Amino acid sequence: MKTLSIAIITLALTAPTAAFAQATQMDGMAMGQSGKETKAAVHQATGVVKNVDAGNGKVTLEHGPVKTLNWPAMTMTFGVKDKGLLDKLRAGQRVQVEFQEQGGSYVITSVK
Ligand SMILES: [Cu+2]
Repeated sequence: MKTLSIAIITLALTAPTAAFAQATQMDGMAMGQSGKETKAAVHQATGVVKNVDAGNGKVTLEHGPVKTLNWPAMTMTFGVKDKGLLDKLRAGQRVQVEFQEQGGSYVITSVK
């Protein structure tokens, strides 16, 4: 129980930093593409599926570092762009995913 609490606190402290890093990067990108619709960057991660919440379209992933976002390895929850992707995800499975920032959260766009 104590270990779980520490894990949750660590995640809570890490998340805002990750969100800030993302916002900074997105701003830089928008400046370079004035006049055109900004397309969200695609990021890649490998990890292990911890939980699949099919009802809410959410997947919890214990993923490795994501260089494009300056993320350390962590466990976090992603949405899915297409609910059909949930069929490819099972708890305990090792996966490689692509994801994008969408409306302030992160959404898996493909699963390998
Ligand atoms: Cu993460």
